[in-house]
Amino acid sequence: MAEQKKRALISVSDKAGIAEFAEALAEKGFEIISSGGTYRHLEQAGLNPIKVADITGFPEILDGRVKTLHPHVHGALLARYELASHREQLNGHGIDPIQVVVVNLYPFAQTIAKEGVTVAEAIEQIDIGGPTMVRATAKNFQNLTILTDPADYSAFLEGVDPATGLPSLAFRLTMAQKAFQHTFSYDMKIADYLDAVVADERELTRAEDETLPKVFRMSAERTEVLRYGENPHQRAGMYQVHGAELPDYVTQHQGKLLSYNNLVDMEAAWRCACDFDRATAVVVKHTNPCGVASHDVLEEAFRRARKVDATSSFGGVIAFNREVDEATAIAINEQFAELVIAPAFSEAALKKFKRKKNLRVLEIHLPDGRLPRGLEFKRLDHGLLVQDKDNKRVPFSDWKLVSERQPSEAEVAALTMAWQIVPHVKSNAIVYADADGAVGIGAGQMSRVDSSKIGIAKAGEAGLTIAGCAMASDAFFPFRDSIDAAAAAGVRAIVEPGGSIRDEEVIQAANEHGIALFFTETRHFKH
Ligand code: 93A
Repeated sequence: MAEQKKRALISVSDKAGIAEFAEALAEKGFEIISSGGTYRHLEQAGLNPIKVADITGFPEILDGRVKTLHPHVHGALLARYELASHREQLNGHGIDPIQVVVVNLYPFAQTIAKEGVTVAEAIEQIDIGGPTMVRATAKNFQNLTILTDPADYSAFLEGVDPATGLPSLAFRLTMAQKAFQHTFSYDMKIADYLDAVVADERELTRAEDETLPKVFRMSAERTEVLRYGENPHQRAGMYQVHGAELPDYVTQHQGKLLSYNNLVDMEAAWRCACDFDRATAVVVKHTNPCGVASHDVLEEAFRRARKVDATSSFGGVIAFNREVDEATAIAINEQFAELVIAPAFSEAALKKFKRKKNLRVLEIHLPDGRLPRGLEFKRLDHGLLVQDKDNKRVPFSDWKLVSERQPSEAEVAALTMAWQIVPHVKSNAIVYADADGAVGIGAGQMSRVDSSKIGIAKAGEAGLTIAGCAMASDAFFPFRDSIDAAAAAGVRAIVEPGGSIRDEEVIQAANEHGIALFFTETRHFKH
């Protein structure tokens, strides 16, 4: 069998480093095929490339719009060389194999970034032939290598087998993935640009429902129009991010259109309610739980949750992890609430809610696991932050007792409750709880000791006593001051992640006060 001819196809707009790479390929025995401008560049660098036109037998036409779009090129890129029938067809048409394709695309993004660029100029920079080669070669990674990033040239040279002209399959696959990522983001930029062009043309008649910036319309599909954002002067909509599933969604039984804040608070309340196995009620204001309680009787759970901070509960968002019955509905109706969410409502409960026409009543199925899974997004001025949801829960059995005193059984139950609530509270988060629910919550303060004091004050206002309660902190205590404040209020047990350089000081404070102290080694910051 004659030695296989090795061929590289090079067509790049950004010519940086390409002459050196082509030279290295030539030294390894590759013939270099290249498109017009690349050909001239390589020739000037002293190489001896072949023009694409010479292998296709067809000149570049339409001012370069058709350069490489030809069966002589794409046959070589797409053939399954392992199939005799494909090899025969290539032979029959005089098409020689190609092993590596090196392409970078017309600089569309750089073009539209230029001051005063016209739409016609931008459109001329939409690369068609380049992405076609990139996608074809990437699809055929079993037989070829696609290189779209100059950063990968040296790895290719190191890994290429001189006999076959191919690097490892793993490398080819990685390059293929990268190539599709590249053409995808290239097309996104074009679509985004054209979206802006469309919007400009509509400038005078911008429809009311075109509420959000284009970047959101590009990356997600709107599922809800909202009245407005956090404040009436902010536009808002709800979008489903591509690839993310809508929850097995909400049935709204009654009430006004949902607002932006309703949705945010609803999710906060719902996640907290889902985090409990026992029947639980949660009241949320401005994303923080102001009351959480569990009880065999749901109405009792709700009354207790509301009592923790009756003032803040006014106009709150209420979530349950059980069917809401009539007695609970009656209790809810006693005070103004924005929204109630639960996995089910009895007929009688729904009937009671009818009296409160504005109250939004939403039904949503409980998630498969305990907490809804997925990703969390936060938009910054210059980008998007993405993280896993904070679904990690460290069970009591994995906590470390670091104090001298052991807790009582009742204290363990209270600690467990406090630790379960604390991930749902904004940092710095402090929760005081007994076995059935929160007794005082300190949320969102810039210093931990302030949250500690606020939680105590809240309990006092509600006529609840902290004495004998447990305390949970979402992150370590940087000083002993919170421990001292909690001890003075009668706290007997504390759970926190630990990990401060002053842990020893904190443990000593606990020991001085006879407090049982646990470390969980897991933090629950919430910003
Ligand atoms: O105008 S195209 O869409 N039509 C083509 O057939 C084609 N083939 C390669 N653009 C095409 N290309 C692109 O030309 C490549 O993606 C590369 O960016 C550029 C290289 O052109 P030249 O070698 O003439 O400088």
